[in-house]
Amino acid sequence: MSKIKVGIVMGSSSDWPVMQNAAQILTDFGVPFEAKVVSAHRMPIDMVDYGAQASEQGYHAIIAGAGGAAHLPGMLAALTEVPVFGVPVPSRYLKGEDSLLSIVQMPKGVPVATFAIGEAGAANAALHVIATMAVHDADLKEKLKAFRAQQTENARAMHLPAVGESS
Ligand code: RP5
Repeated sequence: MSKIKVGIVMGSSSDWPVMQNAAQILTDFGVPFEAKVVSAHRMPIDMVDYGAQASEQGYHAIIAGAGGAAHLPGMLAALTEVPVFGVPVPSRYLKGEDSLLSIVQMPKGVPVATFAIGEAGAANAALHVIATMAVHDADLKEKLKAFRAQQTENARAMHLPAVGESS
């Protein structure tokens, strides 16, 4: 079991179907995490407490997902030196483009590493946390190499149906 501890936070339980993709990757790699709802606009005091205590709580990284005018990742990044990995959650009307721009367009000085909208972004945020930690963790690096090798094998084994054949 890795010594790394990761926080996964999101603005609503409605974000979980997307954010659980980050949790799944961390689970697969044996990286401990704690996932919870910390809403920037419905629980602002809790959000400040979470960010202010993130370092002393032992978090090595925070994966933060939110949708709409997504303030959570940027505000957490402003509250802690723990690196924040932002996941834009798809929104109902603007399909997450609002979430993406809210998270990615941080003014200079307080970065949020921002990923793709939706499930791929959540999974990639976790993979990027793992890649960052693997620089100093040989066991994690081997797991990451194996994961990549399996992906390569899966792609090589892909079959395209003949024209007219159902896939
Ligand atoms: C944001 O508002 C959340 O991150 C969520 O993506 C969005 C909608 O939340 P619900 O109304 O579904 O709780 O704070």
